Amino acid sequence: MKMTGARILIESLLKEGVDTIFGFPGGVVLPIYDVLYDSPLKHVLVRHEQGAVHMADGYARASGRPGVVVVTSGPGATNTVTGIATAYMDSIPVVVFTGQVPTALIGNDAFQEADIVGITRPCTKHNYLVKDIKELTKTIKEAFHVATTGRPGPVLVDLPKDVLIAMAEFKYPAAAELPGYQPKYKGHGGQVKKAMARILKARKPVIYAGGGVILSDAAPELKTLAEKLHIPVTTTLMGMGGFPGTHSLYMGMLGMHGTYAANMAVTNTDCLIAIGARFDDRVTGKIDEFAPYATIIHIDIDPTSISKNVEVDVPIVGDVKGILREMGKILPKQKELKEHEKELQPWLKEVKKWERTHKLSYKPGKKGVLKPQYVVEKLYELTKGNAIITTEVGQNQMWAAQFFKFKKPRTFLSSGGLGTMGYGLPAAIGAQVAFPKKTVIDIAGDGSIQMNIQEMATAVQYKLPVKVAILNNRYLGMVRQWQEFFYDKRYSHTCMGKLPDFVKLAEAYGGVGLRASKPEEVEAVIKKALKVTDRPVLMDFVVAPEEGVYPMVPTGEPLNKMLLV
Ligand SMILES: Cc1ncc(C[n+]2csc(CCOP(=O)(O)OP(=O)(O)O)c2C)c(N)n1
Repeated sequence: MKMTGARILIESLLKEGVDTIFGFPGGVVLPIYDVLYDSPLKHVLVRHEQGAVHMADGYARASGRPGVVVVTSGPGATNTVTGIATAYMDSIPVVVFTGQVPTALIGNDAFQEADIVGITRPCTKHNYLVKDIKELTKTIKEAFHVATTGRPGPVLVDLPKDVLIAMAEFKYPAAAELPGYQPKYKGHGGQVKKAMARILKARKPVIYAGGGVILSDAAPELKTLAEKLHIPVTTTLMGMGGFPGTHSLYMGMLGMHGTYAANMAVTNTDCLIAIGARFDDRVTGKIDEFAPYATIIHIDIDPTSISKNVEVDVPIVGDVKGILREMGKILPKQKELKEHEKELQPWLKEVKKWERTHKLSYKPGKKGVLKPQYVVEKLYELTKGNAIITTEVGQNQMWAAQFFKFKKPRTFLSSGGLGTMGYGLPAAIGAQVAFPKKTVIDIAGDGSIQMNIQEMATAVQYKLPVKVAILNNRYLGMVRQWQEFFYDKRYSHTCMGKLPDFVKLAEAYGGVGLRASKPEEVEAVIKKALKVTDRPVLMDFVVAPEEGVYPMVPTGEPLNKMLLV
């Protein structure tokens, strides 16, 4: 049967198993919106296209399925760029469909024309301009394939209006044909054996796990391997939840705001096993002094990330889950493992001592003063850790990572690579759409929340009970902290001179607004918020304005030069 390009798009999405798209209409995508009018596909009408991409991204991170976006040409398309770059940096599978002016007008400065394919080339895994309706289904198939395979990432498909209204037979391809794109999944057997030999020889091994563990659903394999070999584990921000935050082998996050134990362990290890991690500069600190005594093993699906920042001794390219399984198969016998455990005792004791003597902590506030860390601790306690947490960017993000314990993968969603303020609320909405019954909380700053606060209206419209916990310090806190440490407390333009009344703002949107200014008020506010099931809640926690995030490794310093509380 012949169909319009717009209908073909929607039918193709259904074939891909898509249940929800996040979008915002406009002139050239009207043919798509007309088909959506009576389609079974759920469409979430956002308030800003950046929000749409973060929602799709949050949906993808929480569920493991690709997120899908539809927006119009020109400003609709350019508004998606921050969201796309955010997903790109964190390897999140998102497929963005943008409208484009008719093919005959491309390059003519037509109304609402933007070269979105050119603009997003550096921040998409791949992008397409569909010039002929005959290419449409093939392109959509490829887009989903590329977004979700290998190292995942965002893919953009630009759809000119004439393609959307042209007619063609609908026949959806069974598979993408991309002979030049063959991600490698299986690790090299010889390298896997070599890695295992090095690990068994090590006396001070450390696992450094990144987002790749979560993306490849390898958390169970990681746990098995760490437990069998008694290796302490640290994760990156992106790896949070990839290893249980309550496990006795877990040392917490490493890097700039990592724990003392994790950073000391990485500095002293003789064998660093990097799994699905990319040696980000926030993790390594001074690169020449990163893991200076270690043999470095690196398991990653992306060959270009191997030895990019840090020279690696044993590279293994392939899917993390499969490789960890292979490693599990060549473990020594029980008796030898017992022997091995004994040999690691001094190291495990040293790690425990670092943990004991330098716990993550903060100074309790003077009477009546609310500390932000206390709020995060209470959120953990009252949800029993059973929540999906998203964050904004800044101190709020680091405190969330430090003081909430993530037991399962896909429960901590945060913009790690790009560090995008405004990510948390729309990402929480996306996660809530994927899991309507779960508790989803955005831990926010008073600065960040204002970057996509308009999405409160989306949450109200779809009765999504996302909770936002604003750690309101009246500052762009993280930047203020840097000014405090490195610019002599010259707080240049980081004080939020005028803030909205967040309680009234929440109410104006049709949500619930709550406030706590003293420690003793926190519990009641959180309990009240957790009871709301049909609309969003903003909790305004008025916290100590000049609190800092500790530990902190100043930029350019090695990991063991931490400033402590
Ligand atoms: C879109 C964007 N603009 C600027 C920055 C730089 N930046 C990083 S943290 C931060 C302060 C965030 O302030 P707030 O949201 O109030 O959170 P806090 O650090 O106080 O918890 C800024 C401005 C950024 N990360 N993203």
